[in-house]
Amino acid sequence: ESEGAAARRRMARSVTPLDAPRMMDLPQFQGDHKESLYWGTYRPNVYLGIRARTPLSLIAGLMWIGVKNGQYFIRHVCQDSDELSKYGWADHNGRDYGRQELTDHGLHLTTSFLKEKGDGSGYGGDWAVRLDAKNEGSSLSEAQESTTHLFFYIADEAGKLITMGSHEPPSRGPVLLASGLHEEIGDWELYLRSEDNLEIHRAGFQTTSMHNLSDLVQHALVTNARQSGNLNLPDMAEDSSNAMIYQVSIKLPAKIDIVFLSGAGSKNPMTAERVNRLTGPMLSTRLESKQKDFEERYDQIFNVNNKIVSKELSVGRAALSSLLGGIGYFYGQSKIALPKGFSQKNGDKYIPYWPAALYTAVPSRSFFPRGFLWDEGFHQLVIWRWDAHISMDIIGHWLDLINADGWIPREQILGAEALSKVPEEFVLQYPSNGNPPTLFLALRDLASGIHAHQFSDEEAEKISTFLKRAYVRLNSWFQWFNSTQSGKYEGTFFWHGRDSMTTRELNPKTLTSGLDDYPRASHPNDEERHVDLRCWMLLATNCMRSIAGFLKMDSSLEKDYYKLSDQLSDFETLNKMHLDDKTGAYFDFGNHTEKVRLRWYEDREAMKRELLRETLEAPQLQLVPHVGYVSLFPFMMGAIPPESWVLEKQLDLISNTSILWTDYGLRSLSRTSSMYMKRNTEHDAPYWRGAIWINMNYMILSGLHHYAHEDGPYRVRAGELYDELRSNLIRNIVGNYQETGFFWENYDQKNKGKGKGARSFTGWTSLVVLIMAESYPSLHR
Ligand code: 6A9
Repeated sequence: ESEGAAARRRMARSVTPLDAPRMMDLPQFQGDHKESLYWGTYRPNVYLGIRARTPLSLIAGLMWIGVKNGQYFIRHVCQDSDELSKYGWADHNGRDYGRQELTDHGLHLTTSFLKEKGDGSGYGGDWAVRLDAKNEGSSLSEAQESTTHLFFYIADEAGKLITMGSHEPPSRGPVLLASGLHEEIGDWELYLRSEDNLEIHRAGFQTTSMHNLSDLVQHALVTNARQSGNLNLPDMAEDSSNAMIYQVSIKLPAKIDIVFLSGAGSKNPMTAERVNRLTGPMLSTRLESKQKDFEERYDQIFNVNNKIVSKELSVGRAALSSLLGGIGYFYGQSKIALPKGFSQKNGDKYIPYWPAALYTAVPSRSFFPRGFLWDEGFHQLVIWRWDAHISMDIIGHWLDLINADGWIPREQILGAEALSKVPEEFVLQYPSNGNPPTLFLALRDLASGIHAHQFSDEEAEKISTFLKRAYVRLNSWFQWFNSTQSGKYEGTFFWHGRDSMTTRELNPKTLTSGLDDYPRASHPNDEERHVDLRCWMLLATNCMRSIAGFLKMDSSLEKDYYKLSDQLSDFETLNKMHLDDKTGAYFDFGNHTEKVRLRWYEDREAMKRELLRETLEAPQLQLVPHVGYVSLFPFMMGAIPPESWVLEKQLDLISNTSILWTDYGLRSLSRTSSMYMKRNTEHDAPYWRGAIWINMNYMILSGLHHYAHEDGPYRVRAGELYDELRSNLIRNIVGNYQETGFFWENYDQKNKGKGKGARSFTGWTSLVVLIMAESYPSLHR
């Protein structure tokens, strides 16, 4: 076989699904389960968006005209540049109820969502949206004087015709806005009901690009305004319109209910009754009772009553709700990079993955509204406790994305809507790139939860079936790491794919590790060993071992896991590979020098200045002396025996204010590190080089909690640090939320712990729920 042919075979394999029974074909994901999760707020990238978990769905959503400094803006897609002072789900149960609060320069909107399968409903049931619009604050605001314009739309991704309803004033009873037919649910109808005075204008479009709906609306408004002088949609529909937009113009305050009925038909005698149940006073009653159920369930599951004060309680609920309300459904094909020098006949440098669905939570609705592999494991730590069925459904979708090599693409950009948010250079996925297998954290909890009788019999049975089927996939995922990310010596690992040729980066990044610019060996080569990856492998092996034990499997494969888990748990070996005897800190190992810097180079002819890397001393094989999150991985995983002196050293590093400790949480990198808060390139500000990140703080807190409950000389100290770190994290996240209205991507280790990076980062920052509840992953096998 020629080299080219071998490369082509590998490429084809990288977009071939693993040959194993699919998770989503399990009986537990069919029938009632599937139907119960059909509709949802599964379009997290827009302020309010509803769709079904099906590739070509009906989609619905909200836009409005925001007024800022006398200028008009269409609000639709979540964007930080809209400068909403608040948006996010205050309540959301991930299934059939949610309540979101949005504040846009004087306009305060509450959007509630409720789903119900009533008498006469078609597949998936009916749903209602309540829009409650008020003035924010008492001062006379811009919004108050004028008319407020809300737009509600419904569109069919399958391109089916939508019929526009009647045009009568809606003041007396509900008005039919639209109707149509969808393959999976039959006839459907959309109604509006309000007691307030309002005007409705409409426009219909024929379109396939749903991510451009705001442009269509803007264009229609501007065109009509030129002709008529009014800010109204033109009350016209294109032929074969499959997207209908309704402009509802109101004076504040106003309340509008919108109902979607599936399997409907105005001639159906039940219709009026169904609309009635989901609007007006009956909707109010239902929403109130859902809210009460939600709050009770929250208290019961996170058992927070005596652990936190009440102002923290509502922030915890908002964190959970934002995570659940951020769950999306995506469908499409990832773009997989071809090896250097290869391209398709049409010039494309990628080949498409197979078309696939992904049901997943997202890190941030505005910045990163799509699935990220290692983020998801942290999300699932929260979600499985709330609803193990949703969690298995999400993990199942991810596991079905494994290819024939056992690889899962790290960032999932599926479908045009998702793609529209991603700059080109970030789109391609590399089949040689890993990302931490954090899903094992949640899987291990599920497995050990059965042992501990944490689940009902029915749940436990589903979890067992799930784990049984997952086993083959997990094994292949594990083997992918074990074979492609291994180091020079047995039982050592490193994140492959770091750039060893770069002259631009102060320290070549390790995006695969999830810790991006966290400093590693200055000169990447294959002598490297990464202590975080070693610990992830330990977690994965232990998890495989406990699933195997739990399923009572006993083949040679399981014996291999037993062996590997013993090997990776061996304290002596860990220390030999990664421990610095003098300081008691764990480090990466590699070809390294501390003497590198970025320097400006002037190129007079081109009139250019460039910041390039200079190496001032030859690198040597050595431990890489940066104390930070990576150093603490053995501690996080409970891999240090409780009586060891090394444990004391870890507690020293954690508690030292010149190293990692701040009043707001632990820094990602020691203040004493040569890379502390250093830019990586001219354009790359420090990211994991100092800031406080909640996923890692949560893991370290888990470690402290673990050692605070293990007999040994450091038990009391671990307990004290645990209490202090926990209350620092809660106080800071809650304080920032109350001050800014948002959860943040990370927090400033200086500047009083201020939120930084993407705001509305409701991914792993929502771990604050578990920090409040003192729920931690099981660290034993
Ligand atoms: C950039 C820019 C509108 C970076 O939370 C997701 C990931 C983490 O997995 C990773 O550990 N974030 C962390 O270091 C955000 C990554 C965003 C990459 C794509 C696109 C879009 O701008």
